[in-house]
Amino acid sequence: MRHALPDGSRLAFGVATASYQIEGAPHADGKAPSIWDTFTQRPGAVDDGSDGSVACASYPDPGPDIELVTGLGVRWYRFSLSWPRIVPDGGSEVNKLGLDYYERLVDGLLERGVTPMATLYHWDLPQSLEDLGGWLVRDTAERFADYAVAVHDRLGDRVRLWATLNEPWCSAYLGYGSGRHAPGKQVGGEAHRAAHHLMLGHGLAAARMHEGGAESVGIVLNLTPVLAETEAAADAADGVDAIRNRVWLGPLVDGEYDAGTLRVAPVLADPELVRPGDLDLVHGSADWLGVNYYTPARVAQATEELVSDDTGGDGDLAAFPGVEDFRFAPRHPRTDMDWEVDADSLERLLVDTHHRTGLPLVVTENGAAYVDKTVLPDGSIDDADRIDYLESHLAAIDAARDAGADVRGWLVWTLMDNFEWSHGYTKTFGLVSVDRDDLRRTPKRSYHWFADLVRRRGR
Ligand code: IFM
Repeated sequence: MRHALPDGSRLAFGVATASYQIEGAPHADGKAPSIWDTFTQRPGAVDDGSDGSVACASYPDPGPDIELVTGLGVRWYRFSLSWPRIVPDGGSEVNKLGLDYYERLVDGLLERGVTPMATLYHWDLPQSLEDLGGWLVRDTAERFADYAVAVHDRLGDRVRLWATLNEPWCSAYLGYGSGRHAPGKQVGGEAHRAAHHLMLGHGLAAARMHEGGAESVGIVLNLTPVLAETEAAADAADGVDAIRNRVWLGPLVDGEYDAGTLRVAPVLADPELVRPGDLDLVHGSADWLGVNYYTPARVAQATEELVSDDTGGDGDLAAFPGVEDFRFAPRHPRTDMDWEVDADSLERLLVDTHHRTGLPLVVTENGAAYVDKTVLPDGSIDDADRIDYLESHLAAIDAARDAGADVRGWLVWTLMDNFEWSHGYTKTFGLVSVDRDDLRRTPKRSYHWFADLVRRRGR
């Protein structure tokens, strides 16, 4: 089988980030606006009115990020590339300067013995493509494959681990369903069109990258265990499961959308949308699967006390009819995102996904936002609750591996506090704090805990 993952005899470790959340420099070196540059300017779109124009100022010098990653001693650094830096108008003109930055990053990582894991799309679509319809139109999938090939042509001799999309559920259903994410559209059931075009884009890109010699092309999904709180919630939970999980895994693993998915997303039965050959192209296209896990989706009948307003909440229930009486009902304890802490669900998810897909799995994101309040005399932060979260989730991964799940790695989200999408800078997931005034980076206790863990277990 084609892939460049370690054999899994022991778990590999890493950290992850994404371009818009850390880079800043929205106009540098020919970069054009992405949908997030545009969306963040909309009043009310971001809780604190902020945007990613500064973020962690990782562009143009990736050096400080590389130092922090190296200090952890981890095997992998997972980052994403900004499509509008590389193909500013979304068409065919490639901007060499944009690619130069990622070349510096990749070379710097390799020099220090860190393996780059590159994600091609972590939500920053060129605005020019959104103006032509974005993920609601088929052409965007073709343009994505062209962009993927341009990146692979330049970096494929050094980057061996590729992910096409990060969490297409968010792109489709938060971007075009609830509108909580860019481009902030609310097109109801039409959002399923975006889901199909995203998977098509993945399939086209993977096929062309494989033709170009790529060995390990995966996709990263935020697969979500869906838990029905009562029998009455079972149908609603099944609908949530369809658009959280099966709408992605069906094409990838079976080459089809199952009957339950078509019930909640009838547009996916439209032959003008899902054309002959589309699903065959996606079927078997991933060499490995990235699983991002934070929390389960617990579905219950609506009562006054059951209201969660996190971005993983009402958005997807609003995307299809018949579930008005249901809500997400996270139990306690919760993180600062209001997300239930439930490590057992991660163990079950990994075992189930192993049996369902047969693919090598990597937990490509896992971590927690907490209010970082305990400051130590050296100015660093004692984030004991984040360490507890990470410890319990690592134990769940170990248990899943003991139960036979082929999990090759665990990447913590995230290296440093950064722009948390519609929450702006109000939610902190980082192992390193970033001062919003002077951007000074200070490792938290969790950073040292992780470095020590990697030393003890081997990277
Ligand atoms: O910050 C995000 C990331 O970009 C995608 N996965 C979830 C993280 C926490 O919300």
